[in-house]
Amino acid sequence: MTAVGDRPIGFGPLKRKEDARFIRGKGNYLDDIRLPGMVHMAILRSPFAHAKINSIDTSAALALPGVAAVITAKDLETLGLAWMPTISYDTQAVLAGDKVRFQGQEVAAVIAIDEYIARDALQLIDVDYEPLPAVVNARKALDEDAPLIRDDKDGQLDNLASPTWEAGDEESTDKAFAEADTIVSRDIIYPRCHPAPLETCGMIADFNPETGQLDLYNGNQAPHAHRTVYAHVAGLAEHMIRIKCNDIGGGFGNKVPVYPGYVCAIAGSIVAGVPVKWIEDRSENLMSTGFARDYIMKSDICAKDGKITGLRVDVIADHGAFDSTAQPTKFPAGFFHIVCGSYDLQASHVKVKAVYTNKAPGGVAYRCSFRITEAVYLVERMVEALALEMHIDPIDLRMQSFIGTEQFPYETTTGWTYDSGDYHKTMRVAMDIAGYEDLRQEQEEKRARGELMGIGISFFTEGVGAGPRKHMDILGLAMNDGADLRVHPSGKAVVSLSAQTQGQGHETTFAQIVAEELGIPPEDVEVRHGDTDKSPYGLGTYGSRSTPVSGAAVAVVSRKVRDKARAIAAQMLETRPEDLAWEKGRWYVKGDPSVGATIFDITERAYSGDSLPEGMEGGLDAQVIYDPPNLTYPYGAYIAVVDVDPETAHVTVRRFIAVDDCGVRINPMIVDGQIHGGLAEGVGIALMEVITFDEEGNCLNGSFMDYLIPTALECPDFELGATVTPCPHHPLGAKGVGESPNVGSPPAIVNAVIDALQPLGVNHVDMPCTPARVWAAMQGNAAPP
Ligand code: MCN
Ligand code: CUN
Repeated sequence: MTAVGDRPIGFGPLKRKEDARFIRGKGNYLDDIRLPGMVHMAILRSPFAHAKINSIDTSAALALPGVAAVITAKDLETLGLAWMPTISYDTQAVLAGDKVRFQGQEVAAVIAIDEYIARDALQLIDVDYEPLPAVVNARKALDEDAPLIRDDKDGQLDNLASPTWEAGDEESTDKAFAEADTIVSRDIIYPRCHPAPLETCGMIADFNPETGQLDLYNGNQAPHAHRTVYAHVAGLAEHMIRIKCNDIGGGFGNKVPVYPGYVCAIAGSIVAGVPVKWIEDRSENLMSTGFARDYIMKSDICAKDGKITGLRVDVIADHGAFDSTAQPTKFPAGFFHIVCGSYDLQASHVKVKAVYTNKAPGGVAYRCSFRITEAVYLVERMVEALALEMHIDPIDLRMQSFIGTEQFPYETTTGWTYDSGDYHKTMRVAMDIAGYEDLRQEQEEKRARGELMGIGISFFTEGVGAGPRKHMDILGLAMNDGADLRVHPSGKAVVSLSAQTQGQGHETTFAQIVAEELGIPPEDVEVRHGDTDKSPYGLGTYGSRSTPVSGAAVAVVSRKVRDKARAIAAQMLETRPEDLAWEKGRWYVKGDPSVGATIFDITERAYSGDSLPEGMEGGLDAQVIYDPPNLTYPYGAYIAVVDVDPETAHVTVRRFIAVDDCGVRINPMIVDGQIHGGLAEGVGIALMEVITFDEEGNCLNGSFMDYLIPTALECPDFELGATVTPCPHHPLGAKGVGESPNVGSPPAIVNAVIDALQPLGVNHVDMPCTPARVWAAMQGNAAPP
């Protein structure tokens, strides 16, 4: 960070601009908004996982004083809104008409003058359900006699949600295995978990019957894409719809999908002609909105001469009752096929099939980078298992198998082109911080005393920043992002973005990018986002794509402004643009650095009555749409140290070392904060978080009593390190980082637990490693659910 006077400029650990508002309690979240004449909506949800609906009687609810309307599938049918498209080209019932397909599914919506009356009225709706057998186990859903879940779909005869999808090459993988000297196989489950943001999902829909304008207040991660979906669904022109996000109390992927509640609120407002507010409660959030993972994986890995050579993966993806996973269209299993990891393999082959079950839909969320979480978990568990089988140190096996620095750009056996990396170096930095040799020594001593200490490694590579339009789209929309920069006559600037912060600090970091590129102090740069009327089109924030795509857009738009400034400066200094050189905030004459014009002088000129270069328009603004040439590939080396209590099987994460390489860091403090948060989530996923169901499809984790999330008590003081390998194709050399710590940490912790249990011969425990599960494994028993 350099400075102008006492003001810092550009990259560096600048304190977050938005925090002044948050720590004073001045955030503006959805539930803070009260519009004149606003009414409230509540949703009746199915108590059954699978049941036929014979009838719905709403008369008693309608008779309750204060109730304005009760909406069912029949009413939506008349509006053509009974079913909606999902972002994966499936269809999803907005309200269940013929039958319910998961516990918690939306059955009816009540609109009333306050939220209490709306909720009371739900009790008065009489639904005649006829229970059907439910299937919640994805493997059993494929049995011939499994109940058919999607009988609404023409020609659907089984519970397969999509044809088997493959990546890599089967034949050469078979060859690698035939030539290998060690082969290890494992069945590994990445269980269903939930992003559980502090602020649940909700919407205020405000339709103006006079003007036909639909204003939507809705914290969401992709406002422009949502607006396009609503325009199609509601048959309105896009410019008649405005989505405003305001402050968002966490997204973590949970706020990417379009939920039935949103559509009901919109339908309610269109019919009632007044603003309708809907906010789900915690149980509704946990039981019905976009879950994460639920991948059932089978894998073989092999090695030859001490190096990993091949990987075979066969996956069943559990989508729940409707496939509403968010991922680029051409990638039905997201980016899962990055499962070949950080290794220079001879061959790999991946197969994924997806099934419907009687569980809530969704499926890509919780800092996942489109299934890279599952991929990294699988490959890092497999590498650990292989090292144990080969009796070599798991770091040695990785070091011998890593893609070498000189091999970048590196094409993987499943078709990704990794941009840059120095994996060996990053691994060594992590070993140094951990004091790896000493840790192994300590472990040996403890083992001799009967203590169970484990050291677990994970080395991940992610692909983030989706994505190049030649490779990917969502619902036919290119995954590009816009930026619009206006420098005002006073020298202060506004940059408008299509990305949207949910807590990642964009108001600060995007201002820092403009500051770095133009020399305007970050506090003089206002970041505007989350309002479709005031920002350029783009696909939003998820898959750690804001820095790789919007960040690049902001850098490019700043440079465009800088180029215009150069031409103006040349005129002011009576020289040619090519004779000028740039230093932060100022163009100066190459031969005489004392002669120059600051960005402020130039701005003044751009707006003044003085002449401008021939043909140039006044003012100092620019606009761009950025199409990334490739994903960015951040990576990291994580080491977890755990202690397992031999008496209670309780796992304590004693130390966690995380060395991330996300290229150039715009704000290292914010990056560290992102990593702290993601590591805490990793501790939760590895040790306590899971959404489970009983045989009948009852969700067993519908509250924070049963869905445990980590607190500071379960987290060690995270020990962070960094290496910086710039991204060669990003204008700032930056890569995304938001999802990395969640992606990389669960395998490190589980590997550490397995390592701790080596004296007992345990070679696998599925997450979450609760005391009950670990205890069962220690006794040589199958894990309890
Ligand atoms: N950053 C940086 N230098 C880099 C990379 C990133 O300074 N080389 C900064 C960015 O400028 C930004 C932050 O780190 O302020 C995260 O950037 P990025 O990795 O681009 O990720 P996104 O901004 O796109 O955030 C999305 C990512 C995802 S997908 C989930 S899920 C998630 C996460 O971020 N949800 C979050 N982190 C979260 N953090 C909070 N507080 N709340 C959420 O909902
Ligand atoms: Cu996958 S969770 Mo984030 O991409 O919003």
